[in-house]
Parts: sequence; structure tokens; C-alpha cells
Amino acid sequence: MTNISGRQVVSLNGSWKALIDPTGTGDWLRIWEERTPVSKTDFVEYSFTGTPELHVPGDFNTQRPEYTYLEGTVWYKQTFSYTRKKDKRLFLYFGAVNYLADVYLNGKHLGAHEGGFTPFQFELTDVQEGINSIIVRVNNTRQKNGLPALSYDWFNYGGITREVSLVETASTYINDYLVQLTKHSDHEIAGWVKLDGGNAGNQEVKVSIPELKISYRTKTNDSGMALLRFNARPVRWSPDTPRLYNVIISSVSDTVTERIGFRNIAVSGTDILLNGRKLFIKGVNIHEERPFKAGKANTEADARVLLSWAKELGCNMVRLSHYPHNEYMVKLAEEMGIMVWDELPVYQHIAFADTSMPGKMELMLREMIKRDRNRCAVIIWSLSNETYSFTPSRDKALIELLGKCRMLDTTRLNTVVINNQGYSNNMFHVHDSLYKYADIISLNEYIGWYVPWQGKPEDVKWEINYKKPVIISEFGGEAKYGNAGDVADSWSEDYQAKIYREQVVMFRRVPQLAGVCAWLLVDYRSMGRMRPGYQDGYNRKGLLSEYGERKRAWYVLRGYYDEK
Ligand code: GCB
Repeated sequence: MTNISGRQVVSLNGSWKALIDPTGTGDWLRIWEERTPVSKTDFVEYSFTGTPELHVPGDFNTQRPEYTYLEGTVWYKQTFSYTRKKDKRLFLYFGAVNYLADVYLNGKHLGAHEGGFTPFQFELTDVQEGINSIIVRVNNTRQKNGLPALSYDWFNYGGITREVSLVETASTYINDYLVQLTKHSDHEIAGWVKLDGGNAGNQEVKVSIPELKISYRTKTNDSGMALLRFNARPVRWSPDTPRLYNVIISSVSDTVTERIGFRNIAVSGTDILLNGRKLFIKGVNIHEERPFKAGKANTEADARVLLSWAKELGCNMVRLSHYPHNEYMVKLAEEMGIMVWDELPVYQHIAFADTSMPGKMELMLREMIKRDRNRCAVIIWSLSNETYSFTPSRDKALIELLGKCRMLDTTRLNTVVINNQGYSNNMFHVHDSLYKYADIISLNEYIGWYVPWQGKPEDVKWEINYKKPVIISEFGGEAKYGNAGDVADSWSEDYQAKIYREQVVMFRRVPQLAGVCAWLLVDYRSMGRMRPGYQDGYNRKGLLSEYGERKRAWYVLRGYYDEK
């Protein structure tokens, strides 16, 4: 279901019992059965009594030293008490668990979920009167056919990384809804409401927006779906006017309220239009890394720090790379007037030919869209980043996924990020045919850093053969904060600033440029970054250190964004 914070919830956040199981023995021991020795001679080789506790939400790696580099299984346990209520249903909701989750209630398998960054839920039909026990087997081992797959440039934080809630609903409840402006209209609001339960069919549904004097009634069809379409005159949401409205959705037995904004986002030729006006995207990439103290970001306070930094940089958009971030990030960005680029972790070496892949990608796409489809701040669904192989399986998979994305949401733009460009004689050739299928050409280039190493972006010319808006979705280079060095020293703040100065000169000559998005706001942990003294397990392409200290390149980009 969507909009958990708008419902009757009991939080299960807090301390959970945890058993570390690096060898996966717990499966064989059937830990979920929670056998307890009755006499001294009973032989049980595990117990949740006396185990350390882990805080939920939170990654396990940064909570106890023995978990630091764990890529394996941890068994979590929590109990809750419940009094059965007539005509009520109970769901167990997880904001995200990285990467595989198997959930048990009172020793019975409730279900499983794959994917570390999207929410999921199970209905608790067998909930007991009194004390109930939940056991979650969490496994963050990298998967060859996972999303992402085996190698990626961020830290593999495992655990129950986002919030857990018990959600109590009416027996027929509002499961999901869409209330957004239609693509090209400033006054037509359209969408649907989906009821779930025995009385979902032929029910009256009401959508109210008191500030717009809207009180609209519609009816569900036999399968519980009600379409809606009405006229209203909202102040349209934009970074300058981040206006949101209270939207109340009610059925006979349920009511849900949410703050929703309205805007139009479209492409016209090589321009991106926000509310009909040409937009230049001043973006920055962010990883979901907690500021000031290494770990997974998962609180509203973390989101506020990260987004305030993006605002101070002069950004009007954040790219939440390379996976859906926690909901605080998206909701707070919307309140603060920052557009959002949501992305799937279809990153680099994905096993596109694996038969499970289309299904996995589609499910994750549905989960991402389901959570964020009413967030007007989200303007772009990005379906992949730097998929390397020009194989028929890659093209087929991503073209199909773009089609599914369009079917699920017609109000936003989509993209697939590419870095397969040719570079010869100072000419940058953009030629990945996938561009033909997406609304926006997004490409990552590291002229001055990777290719060509210490090259000069300002000298490079661009050749783009498709008439679509272009966003440079990544550019930059590494610098250790405080390493003054000089411009010839690759790891110095001065060299990083030089790359940014020359990139800015180049941006002025890139045809069709509709925006740029720096890689990236803050230094973040990535185990493959092993250069001692400079990296020490961190990707140092941040404009800020992990403590928020501004590097010289920060001021270069802020100058460019001010000017824009
Ligand atoms: C890229 C990737 C990004 C990396 C970055 C880097 O092209 O998209 O995830 O982390 O380069 O720092 O190398």
C-alpha cells in the first residue's frame, strides 16, 4: 500500500534481537522455529536470548565491529502484542531490507522479498491474540543476477535499513491512488483510487481538496478501481513555489490524507518544460550516506542536512543515485522545492540475459513508482545507469522496461543513463542507440578524470545525433578535502576545481544541453576505493567531505548555478 505515514500504524522501530550467521547455518537449524531447550539435555544450537541487539532502521555494518564487512545473513527478531479487532486487517510493512528478506510470523513463512531499496508488505492473517514473534532472515550477499549485480561503487550496507510498521486497516481499505495533473493541462486533475477487500466493488469514493474547493465523487468498478477526472486551479508546484495541498481520499470504510502538489513536466524538441516553461536542470548526485558519520542515511534529519547542502549549492534537482532513497528524501525535497530524479539500481554489469531479469526489473519499477507516483517533485524515472554491453538482451530488456514505465505513469519523463560514448580527436560522439527510446539523453562523462585522464573538457567538441534534451548526469573528479596541492596534482582540491572550471566552459558549447548533474555532493564510502591517504575506502568525488567541508570545486559549481 502507499502513504504509510497517512495510516493507522504502530512502529516496530527500535531494538531488535540479532544473530549473525555468516555461513548460513541458520537455514539448516530452522531458526524461525525458535526452539527453546526445556531440559539441560535438550540440544539447540541457537538462541535469541542473550544476543546483541541491532537498531531498526539501520544498516548492520556500522552498528557492531564484527558486522563491519559482513556480506551474509543476519537473523532479526522482534515481538509485538496484538488484540484482535473485528473488521480490521493487519499488515507488516518494511520500508526496505537490503537485499533478500524472508519473513516469518510465529514460525510460519509469510513471504520473501528481493531488492534493497523499495518497500514491501505482508498481510498478517494468522496473527495471534497476545504476543507474536517476527523473524526476518536478511541476506546482503551480492547476487550475480541481482539488482545491482556483483560490483558497484558504493558500500553494500545490509540490514533492515528502513522503518518497519504494523498497519491496521479497515477490512476494505484504500490500497493505492493517483492524483496528479494530466500531462499538458494546468487545470485537469486525473487519476484513480484502488480499494482492496470484500466490499471493494461498486463503492463510492470521494476526493476532497478543501483549499481548492474540490469535493469529487466517483464509484469503483467490480474490481475496486475508481477513475477520477476533475478541473481545479492549483498553484502549480515548482522550485520557486513548492505549494502542496491536503488531499483527502475517502471510501465508505477508510480515509487517507496526503500532501500532494501539481505540476506539468514535458519535453518539447530539445527542451525540458516545467509548467510550460523552459527549465535548466542544476543538479547534484547524492548517495544515501549519512552525513557526518559513516552509515546508511535513514532519518528525516539526515535528509534535511543533505538536501540543505544541495540547496546551498544552488541546485534545483537532486539525482538520488543509484537506487530509490528513503521516503524522507523525496518528501522533504518536495517541501523544500527541489526536483527529484528517482532511479532503479540497474547498474553497470547486470545479467540481462538471465531469465529472471525482466520480472525482477519490472517488480522493482512497480515498487518505486507505487511509492512515489504522487510526488510531484519526482520529474524523472531513470531506469538504468551505465549498462555496458551493447547486447540484444540489454537493449530488449531496457526498451521493454521503458515501455512498462510509460504504461505505469504518463505524467513524467524517463531516461536510461549511458556512458558508451566514443572519444577521438577531441570529439565526443554520443551514439548509444538506447537514446532513441527514452525521453531524455542522459550521459555520464569524466573528461579530465577518467577519459581522457587529465584531458581538458574545454577543448572537447560534441556530436549528438538525436534531437532530444541532453543532461550530463555525471561529471567530476576526486579530491581529498584539505589537500591543497596544485592544479597538476590529481588528488588536490585545485585539480578538482580545474576540472569543474573547464567543464563549465564546455557546457556552454554542448548542443541541446538541458541540465547538468555533478558527481557528487558528499564523499561516500565505497570499498573499492583503496588509495591510502586520499581515499581510504571513500569515493572522494564529493564537492563536500563526509563532514560537510566545502572543497574548492564547490564554489566553482555554485558560481555556475548562480549564473544560470
Ligand atoms: C560512474 C558511476 C558512479 C561512480 C562514478 C565514479 O560513472 O555512474 O556510480 O561512482 O562513476 O566515481 O567513478
